[in-house]
Amino acid sequence: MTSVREASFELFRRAGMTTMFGNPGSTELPMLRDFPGDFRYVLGLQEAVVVGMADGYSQASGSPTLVNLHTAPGVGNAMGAIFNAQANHSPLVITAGQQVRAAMTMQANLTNRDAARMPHPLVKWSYEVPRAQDVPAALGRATHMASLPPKGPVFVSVPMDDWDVEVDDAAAQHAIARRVSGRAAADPESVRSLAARVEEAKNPVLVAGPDIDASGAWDSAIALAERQRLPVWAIPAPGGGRIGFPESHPNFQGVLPPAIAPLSQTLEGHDLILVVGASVFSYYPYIPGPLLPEGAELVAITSDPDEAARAPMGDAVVADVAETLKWVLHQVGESEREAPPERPPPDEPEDSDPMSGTEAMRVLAGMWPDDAIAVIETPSSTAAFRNQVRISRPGSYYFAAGGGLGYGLASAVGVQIAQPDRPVVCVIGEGSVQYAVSAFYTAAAYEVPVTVLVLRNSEYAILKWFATFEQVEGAPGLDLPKLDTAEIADGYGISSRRVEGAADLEAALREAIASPRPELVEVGVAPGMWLM
Ligand SMILES: Cc1ncc(C[n+]2csc(CCOP(=O)(O)OP(=O)(O)O)c2C)c(N)n1
Repeated sequence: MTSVREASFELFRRAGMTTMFGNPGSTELPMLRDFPGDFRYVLGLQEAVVVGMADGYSQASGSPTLVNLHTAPGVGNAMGAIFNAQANHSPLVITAGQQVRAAMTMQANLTNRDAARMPHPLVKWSYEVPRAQDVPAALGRATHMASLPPKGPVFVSVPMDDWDVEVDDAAAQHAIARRVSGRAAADPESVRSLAARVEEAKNPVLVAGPDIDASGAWDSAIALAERQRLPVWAIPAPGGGRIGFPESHPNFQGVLPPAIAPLSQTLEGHDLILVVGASVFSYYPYIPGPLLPEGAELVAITSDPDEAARAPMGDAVVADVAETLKWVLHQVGESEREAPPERPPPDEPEDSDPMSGTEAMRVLAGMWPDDAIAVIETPSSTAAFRNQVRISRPGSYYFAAGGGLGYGLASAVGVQIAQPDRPVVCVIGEGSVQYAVSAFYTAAAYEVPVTVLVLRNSEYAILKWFATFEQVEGAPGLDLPKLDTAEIADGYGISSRRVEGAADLEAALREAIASPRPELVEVGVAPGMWLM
């Protein structure tokens, strides 16, 4: 006899999903009984942290990732993190426990009364299995759904008395054995026409998005830019969870501004805008203006039909980004265009006490290890980070494309678990730490050697900047006096130090990154926004 539990874990095993991120409750314990020795359970102390860690892990490992949450309240706690995972296109297979079937209709305590509806708009597929013996098939369907483009989170609710039920062996074996692949190729005609448009344009430009990195198109994007002498911009920082082009490359021009009018102003003079692996565009704040500069056309390559459909302007090719770029590359020759202008080196920040956010990022850039991975949640210094550090290797930058805080600290732990041999540095504001503060526990308990650099400016700096922009005066709640992150992290078992000044910051970062344990460095920075 094969139980639902045995068949389900065999299915997870065959899909390579042997790491489970979770926070258990009484309704999840039956799933976890006799937890197999070849699986690893990573405990998060709150569900937003559980999903954030899984999000980082799935992106940095490139694999669908298993999550287990505690029925309705656990899913509720996780909702903001699932919103981020959706924006990040992270393939999470999220399971949650449920009351026993006999007690659901009477709505006994902990019944999730409408489990499939709860996370509905945030996931690709949301389901509660009608028959216990179909649980393995539903989990298989969920895994394929999460992994097919556009990747994203899915949700399956499983009543707690399902796990010991006997499955129909033949059906379960089919579910376990199925392989579904889904890198869809563009039709040859649209690739030919796209290649011709790039070649024939007078002054084309490439806008690089996160799916270049996620789909493995990094080298093709570089080759296309070099062969066609394309200047390259990164999509606006708030919408870009990953970097799609080396930011120290001579063709790289910078990060596009995120609002409509300034974005199209930045691209003035170009007659063809080729957007690769991104939505067009994740604008914010609303500054109306022309969607495209005078005389410009836009074409996007995306694996996401929804991204293609919702773009307010331009054409789109829906297909795998890496495959499509490869084919475009095959069909374009060496261009005679002039090489794009070189971007100036980063600005030298002015001296101040405490140091500026720009100065902190300059120090970081000066000692940034070649193979390091950045996880960024430092709203007032993200632009300074991008300008100073100029990440130039694939798989080396993660950011919450959805804009929900709590991603940074949690996902940095997940990224470090997925990439144990590369240093992971989470650069984070002291306000942002609090949305996922219990991720410190997982880092300490599992000895995850992540480095957390906390910028302490005693305020919600970016919100003060937004208040000026929105002409809002007198808004309460924008100051964070006396929030002592080093002390808090210490309480979770993280070795922490507080520094002031460039020399001490550099020394502390070097020690923290070299350490085999999680470490926190808190540096005082001046209030304000740091754009360069
Ligand atoms: C879940 C969530 N809640 C609230 C916000 C709104 N928000 C955006 S930035 C920010 C302030 C972050 O403060 P801190 O990390 O100290 O960064 P700073 O702006 O000072 O650089 C807040 C509250 C958000 N983005 N996500």
